Amino acid sequence: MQNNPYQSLIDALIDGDRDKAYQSASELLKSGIPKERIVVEGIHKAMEMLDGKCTAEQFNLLELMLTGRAVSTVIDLLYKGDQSGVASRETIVLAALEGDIHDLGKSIVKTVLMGKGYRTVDCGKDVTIEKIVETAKKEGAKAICISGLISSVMPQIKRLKPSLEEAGCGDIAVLAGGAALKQATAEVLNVDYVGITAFDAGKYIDTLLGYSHDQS
Ligand code: B12
Repeated sequence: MQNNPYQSLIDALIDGDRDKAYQSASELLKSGIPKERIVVEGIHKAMEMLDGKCTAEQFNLLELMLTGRAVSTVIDLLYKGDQSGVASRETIVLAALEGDIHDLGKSIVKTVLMGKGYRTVDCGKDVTIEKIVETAKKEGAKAICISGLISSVMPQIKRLKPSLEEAGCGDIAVLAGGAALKQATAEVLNVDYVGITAFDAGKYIDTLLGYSHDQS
């Protein structure tokens, strides 16, 4: 018997075994473990263990793509039923910046926000600051969530708030997260908030817009 209840899920994600990941996550859910714990103790832990397999010098695309597919399967299992399709709350824009093609974490942030009833506009990955500002203004967004996994996006994110101000929408809040950005302070990144998990984004936005933390 394993001591760590998340070990089987972690192993399945690292192996890129979608079926086993689905089964392990289902068992965790059935045993009453909250979804948030499954993301933080299962998915986050497994991805940290993959750091060495994805470096600037080398990475195995197939292996990581299989892992990505297994992560998406688990996220669907955890959150698909939560999506009512009715967005009763304000609009939040999401994006990964130019040069960054990582998008699994951004999808989780989006899913969590949708679960809370926010309307989300996902600009996708590899997006310019100009495009994000234009979208946020057009859609009347109250906040922008930037998911940044590679360090090269740091200079870009620092330009976001000044660009919003220039466009006359400096009141839109900017949140940052993801492997590269979560290590920096809000001051250094020139943003309003830096979060560690997708749930931090949800809680910050709830507080900002005056909602209680009713759901995760
Ligand atoms: C899977 C992966 C890939 C996949 C991505 C598939 C996809 N569709 O996303 C592929 C194979 C494509 C890839 C490519 C590369 N990768 Co890669 N990758 C990873 C890995 C192993 C996991 C990332 C992941 O999906 N995590 C799972 C999700 C769920 O976690 P997450 O994104 O952190 O999101 C959670 C929180 O951070 C939070 N969150 C996310 N966004 C936001 C936003 C806000 C506002 C808030 C509050 C919270 C929040 O919510 C999520 C849930 O709680 C990481 C290692 C790591 N520790 O992250 C390296 C990593 C990000 N990659 C790295 C590298 C170097 C690369 C490559 C340059 C490799 C290469 N030689 O080409 C390329 C870069 C390509 C590019 N131009 O972007 C480095 C980056 C190092 C750095 N500091 O720059 C990392 C950190 C690995 C390492 N060596 O340490 N990669």
